[in-house]
Amino acid sequence: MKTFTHVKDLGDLNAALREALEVKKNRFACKASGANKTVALVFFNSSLRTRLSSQKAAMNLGMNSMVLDVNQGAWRLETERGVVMDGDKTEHLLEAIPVMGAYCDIIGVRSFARFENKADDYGEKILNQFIQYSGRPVFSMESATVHPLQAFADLITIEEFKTKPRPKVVLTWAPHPKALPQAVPNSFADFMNEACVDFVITHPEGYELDPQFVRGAKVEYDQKKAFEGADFIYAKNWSAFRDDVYGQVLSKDMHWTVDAGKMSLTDSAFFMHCLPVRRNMIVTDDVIESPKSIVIPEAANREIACQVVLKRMLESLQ
Ligand code: AN0
Ligand code: CP
Repeated sequence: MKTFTHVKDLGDLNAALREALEVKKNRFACKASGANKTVALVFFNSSLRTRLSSQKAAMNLGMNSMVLDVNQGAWRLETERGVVMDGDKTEHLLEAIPVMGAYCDIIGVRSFARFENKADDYGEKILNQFIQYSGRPVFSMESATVHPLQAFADLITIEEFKTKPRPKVVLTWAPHPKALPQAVPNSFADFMNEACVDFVITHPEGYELDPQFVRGAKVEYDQKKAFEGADFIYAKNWSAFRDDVYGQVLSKDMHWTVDAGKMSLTDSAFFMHCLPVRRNMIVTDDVIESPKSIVIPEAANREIACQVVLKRMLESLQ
């Protein structure tokens, strides 16, 4: 595997799931495969789970990991070509990327949507430059439009907890005070559309996601109707995708918060969220603390998802 950005990069999804469950049974089985190999984890934005789970996955494979927080300690990076660099940016991404590539074998990149220019965000301008200029396999650790490690971990979690061959999985928008990217819901939809699940998306009018990710999924604007009979409720906030309102917060309607009343409409559904989560905005305390909340095992599976990706990237180096 040379890049990991979308579900299609995993090839046969059932085979990838089986591999993940095998890795989980003995996460140290391939400890020799990463000897003397190094992964660079490059963060343009904050992280708790992605940072720790990626380092842990690398350790499990016997790899070294180097973490760079671009905005803390590195030179400030210019990302636009053609700019006269007489301001506060000391180095250009076009030098920084191949330099980072020179020190490692695999690169992970976190670079959120900037909401300045939709075409730049949806063109994955930063991530694609790493793919083009680093000379290394590159994986997204949440880039402008996708968070595939999260969605892969989510799929593994659903596989582990499902009690029906084809569960109903509902992605619901929920309120949040700040504008958040569409990366998590985009990748969740990308994966769920290929998984053995009945997938429904619910959100207020105006929060329609990119059709390339929604594909054939059912969109139900009535949240309560969407919750009926659900086996998994996956909550997430995102900002608007539509051109005229791109990156904007259109609503903070607290009627969309996931609470016990709405969970009672489901078929005793599990509650999921990628974390970090704002309690009593996205989800009430009682729902996230209930026995049906699987946010912690979900986060724990981030290690497994990353380990499968690193393992496959190591195999591609040989
Ligand atoms: C980010 C987002 O919504 O994309 C990261 C989630 C994994 N969330 C926040 O910035 C709060
Ligand atoms: N879910 C997730 O990616 O969390 P972090 O932002 O803490 O890495």
